[in-house]
Amino acid sequence: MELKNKKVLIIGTGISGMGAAKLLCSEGAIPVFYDENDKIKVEDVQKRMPEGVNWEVITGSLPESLKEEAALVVPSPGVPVDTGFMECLRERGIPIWGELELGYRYAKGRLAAITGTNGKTTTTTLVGQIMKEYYPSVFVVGNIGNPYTASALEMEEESVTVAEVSSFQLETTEAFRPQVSAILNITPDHLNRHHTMENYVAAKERIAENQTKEDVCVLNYEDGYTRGFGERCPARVVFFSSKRKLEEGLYLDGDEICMTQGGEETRLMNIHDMNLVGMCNVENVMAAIAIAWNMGLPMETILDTVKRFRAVEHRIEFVATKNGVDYYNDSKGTNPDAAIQGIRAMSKPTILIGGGYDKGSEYDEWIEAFEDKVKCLVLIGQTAEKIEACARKHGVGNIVRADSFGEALRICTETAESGDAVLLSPACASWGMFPNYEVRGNLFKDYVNCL
Ligand code: UMA
Repeated sequence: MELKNKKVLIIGTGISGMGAAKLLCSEGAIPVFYDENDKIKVEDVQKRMPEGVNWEVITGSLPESLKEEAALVVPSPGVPVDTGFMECLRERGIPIWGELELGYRYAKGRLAAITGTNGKTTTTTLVGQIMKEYYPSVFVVGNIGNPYTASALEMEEESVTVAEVSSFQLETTEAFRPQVSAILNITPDHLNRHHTMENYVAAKERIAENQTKEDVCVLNYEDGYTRGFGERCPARVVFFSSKRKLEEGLYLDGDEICMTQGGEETRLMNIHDMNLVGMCNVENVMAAIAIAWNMGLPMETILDTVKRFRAVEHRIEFVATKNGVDYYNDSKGTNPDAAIQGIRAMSKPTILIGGGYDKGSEYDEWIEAFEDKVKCLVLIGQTAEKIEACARKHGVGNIVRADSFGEALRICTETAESGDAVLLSPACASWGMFPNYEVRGNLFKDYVNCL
């Protein structure tokens, strides 16, 4: 699409919107920003824009004329695309390309894209690290906090890109086609945005929509949704399983990760040689091996990197031992399924901090996963009441509600005794109390490190 001197409406002035603007300016287009947050100032946008390029900011409501003038609309991932405004754009035939589509159209080289409700940041980081061991030009982009659009124009034909992609981002793809895609798992999340589980699953499956049998899609055999998708997936499917031996694919046999290809089994590595805890991470590692292998890397490079790889920040991250108490930061446990992995990874009596923004999740399975490990449940945020009612229903007795994060941290240190663990794994997004889960996790770590 020729965008020179054309107006492109960018909705959202967060990192994704600014990444899109950078790309569009380089192509000579005129970004027109709109943000529903009326506190955003033109000066703030100006500070983040390159000098000497044309751009505009619209405040208040969107003028009708823009629906005629805009050659393209780029909604940020957080912007819902089922609104009347978007419908109107579609009726007028104006393309709606989100970050993935815009980035993809201008990117060069090969692409591996990873989605899933949980584990995508760990898997993307690990695959990125493996690629960097082997290829000179590697980009790690997307939902991981680095917009695809911001790097797309720097890519060369020999570049390799590893993209973490969210369901939000996948809703606005058109031609997006990774050589290797992966769906790690699908459990209920973001239902306030997608409304139904069916819509959420459909958004995730879009990762493989344009793939053909020349491409590969890595799927979790132990997840009902992804196993089912394997039957209709347009790409060649490579399954991984943490529970059974597969005739083809990667799997765990005892403590060993194995791969069977064309009837031939190779024993790859022992899981005790990894620096990561929890079965969720064994699955992430199997997926990462499958992705890297199908991107053409030698197995030796893959396994060497896996063995050296340490936990991603905020994902069941060990912080410190203070007064005999182990502190773990799992701020990225932003939904019940992710938080289940967090509590499962604990082996000591645990004081658990939960609660936050209400995404419409159900908490029963998370609370069932506490078994007898949770010595005290400290609840914060919008969901505190809902979680407390659910926890009491499941017989959890020791529940304390805190009015602030600071109070929750203080309760944890007062309650914990030598030999216990304190785990921040809230099962909820941080929004409403914090800008994002990183800020929440960093505050937790700062507090622990100052003890
Ligand atoms: N805004 C509107 N209208 C709306 C919604 C938002 O104008 O209806 C405006 C807000 O006022 C704000 C801006 O849009 O100024 C924010 O846009 P955004 O929410 O898309 O956030 P970005 O900063 O652009 O970051 C986005 C992703 N955010 C979301 O999906 C919510 C980041 O994922 C991603 O790293 C980044 O693009 C680069 O790709 C974060 C995330 O929380 C980590 N992702 C979810 C998750 O992992 O569960 C999906």
